[in-house]
Parts: sequence; C-alpha cells; structure tokens
Amino acid sequence: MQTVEDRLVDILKSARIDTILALPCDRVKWLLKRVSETGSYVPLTREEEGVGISAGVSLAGGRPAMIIQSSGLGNMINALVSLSAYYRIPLPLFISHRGMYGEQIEAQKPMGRALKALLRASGITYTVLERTEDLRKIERPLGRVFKEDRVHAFLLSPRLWEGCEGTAYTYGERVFKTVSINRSRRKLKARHTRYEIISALREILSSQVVVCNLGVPSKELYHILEQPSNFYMLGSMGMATPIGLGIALKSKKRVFVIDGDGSLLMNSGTLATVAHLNPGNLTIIAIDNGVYGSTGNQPTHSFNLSDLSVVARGFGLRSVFQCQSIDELKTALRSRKGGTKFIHVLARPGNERVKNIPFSGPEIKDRFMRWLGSHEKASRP
Ligand SMILES: Cc1ncc(C[n+]2csc(CCOP(=O)(O)OP(=O)(O)O)c2C)c(N)n1
Repeated sequence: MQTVEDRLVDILKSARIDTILALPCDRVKWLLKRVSETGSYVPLTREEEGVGISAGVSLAGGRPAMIIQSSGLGNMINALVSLSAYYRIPLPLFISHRGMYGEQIEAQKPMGRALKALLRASGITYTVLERTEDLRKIERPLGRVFKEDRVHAFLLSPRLWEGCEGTAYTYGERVFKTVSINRSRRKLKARHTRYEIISALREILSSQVVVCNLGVPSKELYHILEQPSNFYMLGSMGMATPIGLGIALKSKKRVFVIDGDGSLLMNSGTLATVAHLNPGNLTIIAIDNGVYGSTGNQPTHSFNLSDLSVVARGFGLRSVFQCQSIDELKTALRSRKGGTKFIHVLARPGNERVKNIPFSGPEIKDRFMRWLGSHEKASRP
C-alpha cells in the first residue's frame, strides 16, 4: 500500500511541480525525506525566502510548491501578500497545521489557532486535509493555482500522519570544511553531540543567565541544568540571540545564549545588530550540528557549506572562535577578548531522549524576571 508521503509526492508530480521548497516541521519529517529523494527539494533557511525563490521559479516558467509549518506563515505573510498574491504569481502552500489535535507544545497553539483567520484576512483560500481520504481534495485547487495564478494553502492536520513510520535522515561522521577569513580551507571534525556539549558546560552555566534555542536544545538544558535563570524558548524560532542581546543591553549580568545553526541561519541579520551594539556581557554559543535537529535532522546549509564563524566575522563581530572540542570551547569561554563573544561549536547530529519542559511561557518569564530582579537589586550599591 502507498504511504501518505508517497501519495503526496505523486500528486505533486502529476501537477508537474518541479521545485519543492521546504522548512521542516517534525510532523512532516517523513514527507520531507521522501521529497528530498525526488531531486526537486530546496531546503530553506527562512519561510519568507521561499516565497521569493518560488516567485523567481514561476517567473522563469517553473512550478514551485512550499512545505512549511503553521508558525512559518508568520515569517512570510508580507512577502506572500505583497509579492505572490499581489503580482498574481502562483504558489501552493502545504502547511503542517500545528497547535491542534493532541499538540504537546503550548507555544504552537496561538499560531495554530490564528492560522485560518490569518489566511482569510490575507485573501488566501485553503483546503483542510484531515484524513487520507482528503488527499483527493488536493487535485482541483492545486490545478487552479496554476491556471488562475493564485495562492492556495493545504492545511495538513497532524491526524493525517497517524501511524506513519518513514525513513529518517541518518548521518555518518560529520567532517566540516571550514573557510577561514583568509580563505584557506581546513577540515574540522565534529566530535560531540549538542547534549554532550551542554553537559560539559553545566558548571560554567550554573547560576548564569542562559537563553536557550527552542525544541530539543531547551529540553536538553532543562534535563542537564534546570534553574530559574534559564529562559527556555518554546517557540519563536530564530529569537534566542535577539532575546539574549536585549537582556545583555539592560542587565549587568553575563548573558549566555545557546543557539543553533538552523535558527541562526533563519535570522542571521541579527548578528549584524549584535556586532553594532557589541555588548561585552553577551556570549553566543552557536551549537552547529549541521541539521534541524528538533524536527528530524534535515541538513542545514551549515552541514558542509556555510561557515557560521565566517558569517559572524563578516557581520562585524570581533571576538569569534571556532571549536571542535569541549577543551577548545572552554578555552574560548575563558578568553579575555572584549565585546560580544561568538563561539561556533561544531557538533554531531543527535538528540537525547528527554522529557518536555513542564513550564508555560508566562511561568518561564515570571521566574526568570524574579531571579534577575533580585540579583540586580543585590548587586546595586
Ligand atoms: C518559523 C518556524 N519554522 C519552523 C519551525 C520548526 N522547527 C522547530 S525547531 C526547528 C529546528 C531548529 O534547528 P536548529 O536551530 O539548528 O537547532 P537544533 O534542533 O538542530 O539544535 C524547526 C525547523 C518553527 N518552530 N518555527
């Protein structure tokens, strides 16, 4: 019997879709694996760029489609309405509809609830796909997208994937060819997983402000070192470094950000703002495992191509370190170079099986602010 993924890939093929642009969601990891085997997969750094690339593909006579998560619609709404819809450039969107049907992550719920209203307010029609029988509902609106030059969204309910077991992304050893600023290439080897790296930082991060990337990184930190000064991110991908920057500007405390390659690539411009403000109490630890680890290990462009330490230097950061071992990471953390530190740590893909964080967003905020407030007061003369 054909799987849901196979059927979807067939539907896309028969609609002559030739470019499938995607930013992962855990629920569609099997579908993305199938799509990556078709040769038409374009991995994105941010949903918004997918709208631009799709427009270009259409302008040149191609047929694009995008696969994203509901939260990603928030990242692309301006481009979607002022480019695709306004210019009448066709674009079918396959949206993994999170925040409903047994959702475990509370932070997914606000965007999940707003999704249909946002689409309606933007004049974008949609079709809800809840069960495998609903796959039949795709063909006609998909045909109209290209016949009538429109945007149309297909909302993929998590229910659609019930019982699905596909092939996961797997990796051998990760050897990263880095380009140093003087353009010589050197080979670096990733030795540790994210969990091993955070575990090695347990003492250093203890009683410090730590803003942690969403998904598995925050869950791992919770497991390794739970403390009220941790700001766990439950959503808003790409915001760890900006949040840390804001705290560092207003607080005298040392601020650590644990960020990820996928999240930094989604919002890399923030490194220019960090470089501009350059607060000396901010340290960004960019754990680069070369994949979107939390959503099924789909490779990011930093797996063997983009070098985040060169990116950081290019944006103007001055205290930039690149590490392949925990010893190197600890040496970088001890360095007395001034300004914001950006520490690029090469990591192996892999997630530790850890429990969900039991706190809500407002709880994380309240205990964090209470902790910071009392500490700031205690250090006042
Ligand atoms: C706007 C948006 N798009 C997609 C997602 C789904 N998502 C959650 S975590 C994640 C991967 C983050 O990757 P990275 O920052 O490299 O961290 P890692 O899990 O690999 O440590 C993705 C794609 C999301 N939460 N928000």
